[in-house]
Amino acid sequence: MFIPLKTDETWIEIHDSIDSTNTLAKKRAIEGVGDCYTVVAESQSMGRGRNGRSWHSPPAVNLYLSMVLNINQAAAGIATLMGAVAVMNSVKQLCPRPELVQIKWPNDVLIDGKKIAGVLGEFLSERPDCCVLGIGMNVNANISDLPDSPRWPATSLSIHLGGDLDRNTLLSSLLSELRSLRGTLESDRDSILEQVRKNSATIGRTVVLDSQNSGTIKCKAIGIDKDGFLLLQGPEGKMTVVAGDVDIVQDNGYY
Ligand code: BT5
Repeated sequence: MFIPLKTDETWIEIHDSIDSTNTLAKKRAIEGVGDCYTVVAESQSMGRGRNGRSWHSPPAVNLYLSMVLNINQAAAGIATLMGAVAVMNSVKQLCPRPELVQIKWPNDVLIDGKKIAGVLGEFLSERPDCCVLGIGMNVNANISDLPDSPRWPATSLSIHLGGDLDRNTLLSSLLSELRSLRGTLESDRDSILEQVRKNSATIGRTVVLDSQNSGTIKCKAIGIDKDGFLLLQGPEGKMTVVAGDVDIVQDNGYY
């Protein structure tokens, strides 16, 4: 059970069980809540990922939250990356080997190559000046709490670190990272992008781009540009990926 945080209680709404924190945060955004308003839940019955995928959300072991950001469209491209950086920074503080915590473009946080968190940025047609940033983080999940056949190998912080963590402390640290990065999103997006580049699990790797026009193409990830888009060297030259699915080819050849 979450206990209310000591500070800023007014902007955090906490639920035991909910369909999706992103769905409720979108509703709150339309109702006109302020910047950084956050919805947190102990479990989700319809937690979602990108492109219609689902997010496995067992009760009382992980973190599921969504933050409303009143941001202009120019900052939209890096909002998801900002969420990933916030998760990464909170997790690095807990890890004896922080270099193992990396971002897999555009929305996954990995620890020692396995996914511990995913970020879902969604925009609202009703409020084009607004983004809802959803974060799911595997904290105290044990192996049986993880999804059966995830797209990418999954783990939790407790599995990696070998002991359970206080989720309230982690939530507090994550919210303060998010609010601090939020403060720089429009004024100093380069510092966010630099953190993504420095801690990227994608740059330098062979990736497979699922292109709607030309099927799958194998490329090398060569960088992340000033808008947060992925730069690829493909068989026919350089390409910029704005969104969509890019899978890293794993050591065993699978992607
Ligand atoms: C994501 O999508 O990684 C974004 C996940 C965002 C979830 C949060 S929870 C709070 C908020 N409210 C919501 O409804 N959503 C957000 P994507 O890159 O599409 O990855 C989804 C894929 O990850 C799935 O198809 C599974 O293979 C895998 N997966 C599902 N649950 C997982 C988990 N708990 N841990 C690791 N992998 C998981």
